[in-house]
Amino acid sequence: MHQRIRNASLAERLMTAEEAACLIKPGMTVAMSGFTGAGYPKAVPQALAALMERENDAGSDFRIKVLTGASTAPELDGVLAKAKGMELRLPFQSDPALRDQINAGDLDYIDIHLGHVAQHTWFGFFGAIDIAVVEVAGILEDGRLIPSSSVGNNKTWLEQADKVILEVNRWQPEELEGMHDVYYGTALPPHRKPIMLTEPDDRIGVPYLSVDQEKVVAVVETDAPDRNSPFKAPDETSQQIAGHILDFFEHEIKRGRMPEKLLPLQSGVGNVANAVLAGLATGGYEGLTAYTEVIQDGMLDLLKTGVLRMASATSFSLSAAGIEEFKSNIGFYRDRILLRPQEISNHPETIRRLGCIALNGMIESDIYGNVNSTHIAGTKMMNGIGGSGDFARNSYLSVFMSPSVAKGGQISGIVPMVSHVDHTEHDTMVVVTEQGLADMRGLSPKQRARLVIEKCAHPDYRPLLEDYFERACRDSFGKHTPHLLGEALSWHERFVETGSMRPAL
Ligand code: 0RQ
Repeated sequence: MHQRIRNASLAERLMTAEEAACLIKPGMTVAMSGFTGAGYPKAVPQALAALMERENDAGSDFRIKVLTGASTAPELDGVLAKAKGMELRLPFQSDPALRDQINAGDLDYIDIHLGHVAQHTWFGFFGAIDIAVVEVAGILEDGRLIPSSSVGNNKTWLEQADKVILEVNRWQPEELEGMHDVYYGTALPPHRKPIMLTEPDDRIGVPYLSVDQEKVVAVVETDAPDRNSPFKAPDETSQQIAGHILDFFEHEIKRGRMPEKLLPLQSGVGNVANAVLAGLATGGYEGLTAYTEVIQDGMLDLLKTGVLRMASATSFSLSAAGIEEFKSNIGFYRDRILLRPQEISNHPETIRRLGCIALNGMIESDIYGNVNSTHIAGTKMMNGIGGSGDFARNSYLSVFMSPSVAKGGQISGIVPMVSHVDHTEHDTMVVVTEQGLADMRGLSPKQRARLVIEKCAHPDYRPLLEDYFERACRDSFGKHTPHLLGEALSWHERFVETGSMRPAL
């Protein structure tokens, strides 16, 4: 009867999502599965949100602390935000309702490197985990779990939580079994050993998650799809950005600084990143690899055409059309995709050893190459740093990309000084917009500034940046990284006051 729940003892713990949600109490720290719209629990959070709304309407303050792998979907972040049910959230989100609450100051949001979350949990930095709610694709006879469409932090959640609720989702394809590689060799310092992964397709773990059956307090059956928003078709701007990056790769191959099959690719989420992947399809490459966080639609296309030989990630991040494609050709993709815990997909040791090419989106870069990936005007959270920092610091090549202007030209993506720093000038090597590409490797701050202004700034803002930089070189207190401190953030101030960074005529 319960084909997906083959362990008799765990099958006895089957209950409804509403019954399971009642096991979660106000103030608890709840660790949930889920990574960029894949593998998140779909029934218990919704039942919990309904319960919270009832109790909060009756005057109580039913809020919990929520930890996940990365962003989830409306059925988790959306409903809990609408129920005003979160007092703390980490490590990454992209839900509009939740974002509004964060920016209204209604809850604490902790934005941390995705590669840090598991170890910070083990270190005890987030306190005890009261309960884990984890989606799986099935339960074996011996109680081991078939992971779902993301692995994320699930290994850590299952090990660290006092109690566990499992959601077994029939919608997830049975063929997922065997696609995962869950590494059980991590330890706390000073007992750590090298992670013996030397190729993106190395298997270093096991295809299943383990759980102490004593801790499982509920098993809930679901049959609900992963949900992700569709990607925009690559527009001209994204195609130009992709073109600059492809030219740069060719140049690097010619200079002997990049192998012909490139190095393992990491690609961020977002429309620009997806367009760059689409661009790679036309670059004449074959047999490339990816060592990344998420498999997005563009990666499936590359796998299909042989441009990519294989991809290692921690999760899928597919649109509905991408999911359809994956499910209907799952036999093909099974042999070419590996899903790992995010502490391994984003591990500095493995990223550094493999020498990844990190391609990530940004909100803005300053003239010196400091990059802001997260905050609008320095104060408003967009999504979070995600894995961009794990990869930018440790990759062979770290590239940040963005259109040169946003919001119809009212905002410049290249500014005198970033309003928030996620990636310092020490971690960023290449900045690229549709205008061009600035390769800042081996350059001093002033050399970087001249290049970024010349290559990346939009023509409407370039003269303003040139003027700022010239005056800074003349009047700055120190001349190593010239700035006019009273003016450096004036573009952002103007945007907050007038809705535009353009100076009044
Ligand atoms: O707003 O949605 O209202 O139109 O930001 O911008 O240009 O479509 O680019 O989808 O690639 O996202 C940095 C947000 C870029 C993303 C960011 C506005 C713009 C638009 C989206 P609208 P685009 P993308 C691994 C890597 C951090 C996490 C990360 C991100 C919206 O790449 O979240 O790298 N990165 N993870 O109008 C005001 C500016 C703006 C701006 C763009 N300067 N000021 N608004 N926008 N620049 C994956 C994971 O970690 C899971």
